[in-house]
Parts: sequence; structure tokens; C-alpha cells
Amino acid sequence: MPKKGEATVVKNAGSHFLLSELPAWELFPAVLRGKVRLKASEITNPVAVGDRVRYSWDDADEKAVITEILPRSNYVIRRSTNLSRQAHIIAANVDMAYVIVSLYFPEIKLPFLDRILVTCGVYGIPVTIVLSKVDLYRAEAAEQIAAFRAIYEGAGYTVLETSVRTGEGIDALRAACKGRINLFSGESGVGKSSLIKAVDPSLDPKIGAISLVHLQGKHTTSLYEMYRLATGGYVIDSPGIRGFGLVDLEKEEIAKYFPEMLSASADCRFTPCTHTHEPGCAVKAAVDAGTISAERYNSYLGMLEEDKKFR
Ligand SMILES: Nc1nc2c(ncn2[C@@H]2O[C@H](COP(=O)(O)OP(=O)(O)O)[C@@H](O)[C@H]2O)c(=O)[nH]1
Ligand SMILES: [Mg+2]
Ligand SMILES: [Zn+2]
Repeated sequence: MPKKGEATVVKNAGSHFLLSELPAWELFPAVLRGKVRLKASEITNPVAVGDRVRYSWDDADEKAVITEILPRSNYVIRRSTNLSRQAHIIAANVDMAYVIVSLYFPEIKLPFLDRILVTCGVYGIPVTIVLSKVDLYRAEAAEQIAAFRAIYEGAGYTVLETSVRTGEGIDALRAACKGRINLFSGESGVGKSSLIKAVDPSLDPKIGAISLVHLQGKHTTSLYEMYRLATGGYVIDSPGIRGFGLVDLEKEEIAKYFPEMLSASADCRFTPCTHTHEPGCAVKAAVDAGTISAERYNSYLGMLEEDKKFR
């Protein structure tokens, strides 16, 4: 073990971490000691999975000591509760966020998805939408699937349909994960861990287990864990995304994170335009013409109306 080095945090268990010098996958324990400072006082954890850190090796303790957190290319935060200003970094330096949703079991809530898409946009993380478990509803819900694709591909997102039962979409997902650090996010039960297992059967993420800790709304960082895929790339599994859809945004900013509204808004008569009551609003015209989906526009209005602290 070298005396010093740079490594990536692959597991976060409270005050203990596992590091690896990617692309090597040799995990070793690390602790934070003393002086690694929190930049923002509202952040409850200074180090998250995906963080690149400097460390020095403590021979006596047989552990690395994290001495510095290297600048992040991006990070995702969630709030402890809607009302709380306290926030928790759930992952850092993410190349791609997969937002995993199922039309049923559990049933998708479009405003919730839209909120997450906005959040990823705010944090500068590219998104791919995964429609999971299609084996369960492909036959009965072909029209809903088509409508879903039309809305989100129309808005500029990539939509991937997957089933771990039939294997559909798994090769595409595996190929997309190569060479990147990928975050699998989505409500509990949508199939995140199952997808990781399907992409790399040698891995063993917990499937079907809904964490009681999570249901109680408590926070444990140990549930975020990075896996290395045998076929290349890394995946960060997450327990669920309660609270990961809450960002501080001014009203005028929200529409910028709906890509289809952003491009339409170039033709609005007024700047800024909230795309609600203003005359000559190109976004409203596009909604009326059907080129921007009414569902997406309603999600936007919902976010606009909410008190900022709930957003
Ligand atoms: N039929 C079907 N069931 C799935 C699929 N993916 C996951 N499941 C089931 O959905 C449940 C939750 O899966 P899990 O991977 O633990 O979801 P997570 O909470 O998002 O990690 C488990 O019972 C899985 O067996 C799928 O593609 N098809
Ligand atoms: Mg899981
Ligand atoms: Zn407008």
C-alpha cells in the first residue's frame, strides 16, 4: 500500500469509507479525521460515493485517512425533509443518471419524474430514462408506453425499455454503462438492484428488500454503494429517492430545465416569461398546438405554484 494516493469513494458507511484507485478495484478502508471541512454548513456529510479524495496511509491503524476532497464535476443532494435546510450529498462525479421508472408496480407519477429530471438538470448530470419491468405491462399497456416515449423523447430524453425477466434492453444498458460512473436512481421497488444484477450477474445487490430505515425517512449513507461492472463502467445503487427532487430554484429558472420549454421560450414576447399569463408566450402556444406535452406543462405549473421550500 502506498503511503499516499488519490482514490474514489466506493462505499460510504457513516464515518467509515471504502476507497479504490479506479480503474483498479482493490477496496481499502478509510476514515475522515479532523480537518476535512464542510464548505456549506447545511451539508450533513462531507464525503459521498463517487468523491475523489487524497489520502495518506496510516500504518498503525491499517486504514487510509482522507486528507482532501478533490473538486467535484457534479453532485446530487437530497434534503432530509421538505422543510429542512439540511442536505445530504448522495453521489458525486456522476457521468450519467438513470432515472428508473415503471408504468406499473409501482405506478409511475409523471410530476415526480419531471421533478427528478429538473433536479438532474440543475446539477448538470445527463439523464437516461429507463422504463423497467416492461414484461409486466407491454401487452396491456402498449399505448401508454408509446405515449410515454412520445412525451419524453419529444422533450429530448433517451428512453430505454428493460425487463430483467426477458432480458430486453439489458445489452443496451450494459453498453451504455461502459466507461462511465452511472447512478441508478428511482423509487424503491422499480428494479434498480435487479438491473445491476442483470447487467452483471456476478454482482449481488440486495433485491426486493425495502429498507425500514428508508421508510422511516431516516438517513444512512451506507445504502449508497458503487459496483464495478465486469463489462466496464461503474454503477452507484441507491435505496430510493425520497427528497431527491428538491432544489432551490427561482420561479423564473424552472422552465430552463424543461428542455422543450427552454427551446420554445426563445420565441416568447417577454423575457423573463413564466409561460403562464404573458401574451405572446411561445411555450403556451406550443402546448396548445400539442408540440409540448400538456402533462409536462402541468408538471411545470405544479412546480411553479409550490412554495419554494417544497420545490
Ligand atoms: N416482472 C419483473 N419484475 C421485476 C423486474 N425488475 C425487478 N423486478 C421485481 O421488482 C421487485 C423490486 O426489485 P429491486 O431490484 O429490489 O428494486 P429496487 O428497490 O429499485 O432496487 C423485486 O421483487 C424484483 O424481482 C422486471 O424487469 N420484471
Ligand atoms: Mg435496491
Ligand atoms: Zn413564455
